[in-house]
Amino acid sequence: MPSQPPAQPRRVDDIDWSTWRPVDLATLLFVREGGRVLLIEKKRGLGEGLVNAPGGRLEPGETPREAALREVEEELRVRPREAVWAGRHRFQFCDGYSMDVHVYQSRGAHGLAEETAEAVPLWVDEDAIPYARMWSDDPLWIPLLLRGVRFDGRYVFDGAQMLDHQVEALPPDAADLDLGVRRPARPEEIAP
Ligand code: 6OG
Repeated sequence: MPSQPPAQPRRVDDIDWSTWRPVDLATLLFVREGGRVLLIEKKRGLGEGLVNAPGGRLEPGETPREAALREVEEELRVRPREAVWAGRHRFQFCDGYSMDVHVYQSRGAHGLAEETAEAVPLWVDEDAIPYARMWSDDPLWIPLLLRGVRFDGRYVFDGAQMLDHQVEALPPDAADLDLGVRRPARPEEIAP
């Protein structure tokens, strides 16, 4: 069960992150190739209409890495060569919704990205990321991702408006934060 955040958090420090539990686990994956990065114009889901990396919520029994690879295939019909853990975001929304997002990157992908019901592919130069069309947290951490610096971010959002944030760069010797993470299987999938 997700933990109940304090009534209407406004600041990152209003939240006890040691007991915080997300409503949903989700992913983002950045495919990079030749100085460009593969983004999407999102056609549905949270952040519809915005530019983002491909990604989505974990299915029962999945690890974040598995979900990250599956989501890119579903949204763009390409298969990333790898999924290297790049960082984590804990998003708390004022209405009580929350999401724990693991971020990955890949050097290249197999196949040609195509439009699907969920997304329009958008290759952009790494030095021309369209931040004005993206979630407002993105300029805080995409530059770290592009430099290969892993991050741990916590945020409070009111709808699409970011109220507060804390983004830490992780030291090079820190362990990836997705280790051992898996969305629980559905009750019917668990053996008696
Ligand atoms: P679906 O609705 O597609 O999963 N997401 C965010 N991405 C960024 N860059 N910033 C945020 O700031 C985000 N909140 C959610 C994670 C939701 C997708 O949207 C991403 C998932 O890929 C608040 O199932």
